Amino acid sequence: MLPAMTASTPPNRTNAWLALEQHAQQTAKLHARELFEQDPTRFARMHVELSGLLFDYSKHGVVDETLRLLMALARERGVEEARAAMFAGEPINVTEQREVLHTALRASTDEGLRVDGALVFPLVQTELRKLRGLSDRLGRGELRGHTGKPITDIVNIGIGGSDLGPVMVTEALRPYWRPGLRAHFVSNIDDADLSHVLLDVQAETTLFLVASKTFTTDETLTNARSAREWLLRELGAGKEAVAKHFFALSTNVNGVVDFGIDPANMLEFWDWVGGRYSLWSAIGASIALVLGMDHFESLLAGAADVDAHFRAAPLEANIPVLMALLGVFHTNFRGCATHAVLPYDQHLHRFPAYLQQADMESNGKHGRKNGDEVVGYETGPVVWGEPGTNGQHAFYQLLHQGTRVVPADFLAAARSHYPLGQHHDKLIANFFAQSEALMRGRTLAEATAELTAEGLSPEDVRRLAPHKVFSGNRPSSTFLYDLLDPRTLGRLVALYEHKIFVQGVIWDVNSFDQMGVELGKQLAKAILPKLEGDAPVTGHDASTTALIERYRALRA
Ligand code: G6Q
Repeated sequence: MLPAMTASTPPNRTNAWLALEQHAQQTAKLHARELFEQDPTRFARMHVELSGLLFDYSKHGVVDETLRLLMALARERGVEEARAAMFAGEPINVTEQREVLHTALRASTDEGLRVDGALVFPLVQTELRKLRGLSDRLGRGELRGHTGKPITDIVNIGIGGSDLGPVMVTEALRPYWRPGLRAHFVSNIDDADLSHVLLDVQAETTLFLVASKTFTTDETLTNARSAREWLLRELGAGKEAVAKHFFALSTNVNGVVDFGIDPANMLEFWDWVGGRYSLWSAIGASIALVLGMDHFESLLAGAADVDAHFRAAPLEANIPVLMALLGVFHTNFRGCATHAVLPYDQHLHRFPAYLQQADMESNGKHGRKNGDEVVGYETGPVVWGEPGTNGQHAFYQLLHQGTRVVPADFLAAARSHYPLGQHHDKLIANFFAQSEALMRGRTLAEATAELTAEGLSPEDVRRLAPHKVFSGNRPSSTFLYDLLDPRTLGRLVALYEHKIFVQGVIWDVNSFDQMGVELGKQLAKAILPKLEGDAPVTGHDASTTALIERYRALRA
């Protein structure tokens, strides 16, 4: 078992936490700009490289002692033991009594892991072979619809973890799409979502992937049923056409069969893969089909690179551990409530949304693992973001001069897939400039000097200079890599997965359940039948009752 993880000492009563509280107070006035001025080796000491990916954390305004105490906190909280337990397949998802083995989906060697007696590695390899078979057939134009035409459009129907990973990855890797193939994603139960996709595809050449771990999710099954009705109507065909146009990605064979999909058209995965950690499993089939299996395997290999790094690197040089601990420092000792993810990479436009789920569903929790106590400290921050440079013309004002400090991650590739004039250099100039500006800020003296140099009158200089002051000292990490290829993307995603894991260990929450999403689902079930008819609405507060009644009146 895991002594530190189950230890009853609350995280905020450990020696390291208490020391960090004191240290945070003592260092509250330190400014990153001065730290850079005092120490020319700062960058050299505060970055880590992993297979060409550079992680620079020198702009965080922390000092060696901060890092030493954070490492002590990680050790006191048992991060190393927890990491070993996860990779060993212990049931660390304590509420659901499940193993957490998304890392096994990308392992290249058989470590003899077993779950319920079954060897994990051969299971994974069998499904990967099936996926390769399907993907290769598609690539050769052998995957044909009911009327014999080759498939050209893949529609993934899934939501949450069964949507966000595949959509983020396929968008990120658009330059690698197989020619002549298109990918579409339907997640929302709002009929607009499916309808727009159906307007854009031909039934004869469309393959639907129904992606659902449980195969009970209302949104996904409702969309899948409507898609099936549409398909049969468009083709003027009977149920036999379903086999040529529907595949299921699931852990639930019975659910798949009940829905009417032949198990031969099912790619399977397992309970020990969490929904938001499932893009590496059968849930990633849309990725493998649209990019080809070789690229999907590169994505897995990238994640495996990071798994090896996370397992072996000392905590002090371990990128996910550093990401996690810096986040803990800002959340718990500097009062930061949010965390921005700012890719200077249009292909990563869904990355912040993907991380929002990965992080907030994992660590947005108030209960300690033992279930008996509510944490007495902040846990997961609000994660948000948009690609640069767009964000610069929108919300960066608050990042630079707002009253809240928002720690940020900046991500960019050194090379573009579509070199076009000076675009990429301009993008990267902005990328470097923003984190530099956030860190340095601008003093009143600098603002005054700049305005004076511009030739403004002394009166205008006095009036405007205070508005041009930026406090600076706003922390950010920079991720710089060569090119956003499948392997690099795999590495990036796995870095964040392990960061989230480490933070969950520090905060003593179970990062692998999501019980907070259940109440809303239950209430929706109770409300649905009340939306029709005119029986008095009972059992709700006055606001909800009035809203239901107004809806009935409007739709009538
Ligand atoms: C992820 C969550 C959740 C889940 C969706 C879809 O970790 O569990 O987002 O992925 O609710 O669930 P199904 O895949 O079972 O349809």
